[in-house]
Amino acid sequence: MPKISKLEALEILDSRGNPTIQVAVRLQSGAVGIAKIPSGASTGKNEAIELRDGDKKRYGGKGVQKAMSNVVGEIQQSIAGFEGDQPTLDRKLVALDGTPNKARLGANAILGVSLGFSKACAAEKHVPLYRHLADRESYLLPVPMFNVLNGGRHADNNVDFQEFMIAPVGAPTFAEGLRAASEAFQMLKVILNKKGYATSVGDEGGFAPRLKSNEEPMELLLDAIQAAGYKPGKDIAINLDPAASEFYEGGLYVFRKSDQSRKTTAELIALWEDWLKRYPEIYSLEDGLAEDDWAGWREATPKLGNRVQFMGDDIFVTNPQILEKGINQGIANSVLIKLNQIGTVTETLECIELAHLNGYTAVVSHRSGETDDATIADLAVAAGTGQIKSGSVCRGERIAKYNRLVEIEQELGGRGQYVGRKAYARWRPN
Ligand code: 2PG
Ligand code: MG
Repeated sequence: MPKISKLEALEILDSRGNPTIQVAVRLQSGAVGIAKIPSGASTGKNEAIELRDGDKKRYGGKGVQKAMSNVVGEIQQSIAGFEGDQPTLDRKLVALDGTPNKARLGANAILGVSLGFSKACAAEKHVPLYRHLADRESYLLPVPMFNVLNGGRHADNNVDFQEFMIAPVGAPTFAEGLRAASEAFQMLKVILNKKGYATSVGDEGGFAPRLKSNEEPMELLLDAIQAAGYKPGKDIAINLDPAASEFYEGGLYVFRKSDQSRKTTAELIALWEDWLKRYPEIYSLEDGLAEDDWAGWREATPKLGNRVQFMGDDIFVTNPQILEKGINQGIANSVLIKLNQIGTVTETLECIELAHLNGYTAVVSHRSGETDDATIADLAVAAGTGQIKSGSVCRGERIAKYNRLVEIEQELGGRGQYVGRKAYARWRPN
């Protein structure tokens, strides 16, 4: 069994230039695992707590020195000489924190130790992380969803919906999927340029031009996919994350950025039904309703769930208990998975397993604030989710994950299978 000898912590920067924590876990064997923790912007309110210093004189209060001292202080003391497996370590960390949302020691501190330990164990065994997490004969390479056009909180334009993504479902391999998406992305840039729109990119590497309506991004994506020589919906699907919690105000969905309309839950569901009819290229709809609108999700799931992957991010926050409640209430048919929403590797894997056991899909995801840590690529392969979301087809911290998947695909050879259209077979059988 791996034995921990030392924990180290550093305050590093994330892709937005904000501080975040890096944790190194050293084992007695000499193996080391280093984890760098990401950070969200449109966070769900039930997420595990990211501990920030609050000292306005440093990093505007965002410093992580308290989280660092929790790692090298209290956590180190309590797990000194720990010898055991991942679930045992993670249970110990959860118990040591003692709060339901990891607020005391910080989910960033705890995840650093949990993930660092995973990576150290993989290093000790001299195997890649995906193989350490799941040792199998064959693996699935996930369909990537690339966030190439932005609205909502992620852009200064007239689009209320946050993410418009492309997913190369028709490609034969992951690497060919990456190529198709890159070609469509470059074509989108040409089209935006021609229309006089800005082509600077936002936090996740997507374009965020001053578009005029919620539907304009859809039309632009359809044009770009076609212009790149691909068939929309067949070769490349369109996936949405409107992040509806962000525009849910006092029980209504307020389209503040586009036409100023205020929609009831029933009206928003009708809008999605209409979009799914008019845009059969849409395969996945994440956070189509707000995290507080459980009744809305209950009403929407039978109406939308047989036509689209209807995925919960803010509403489930990768929390197995909340997901279970959702499953019992017949809410959604898919869950977005973010390690730092829950704070340990074990609970993350449990959440994916719970989803799969109940016929829900699971999609491993980055955060809008990221680092060059590519762990989620290995996690998606190990857990066999068949889908990953890691931002656009540019920017180093997004590409780190996709490039890692190219490497994994090459390493696996015939033991790896790109999921492609099969990821969505339930909703799009042909
Ligand atoms: C989301 C994510 C990632 P954030 O809403 O799905 O794209 O954004 O990390 O800001 O929560
Ligand atoms: Mg989301």
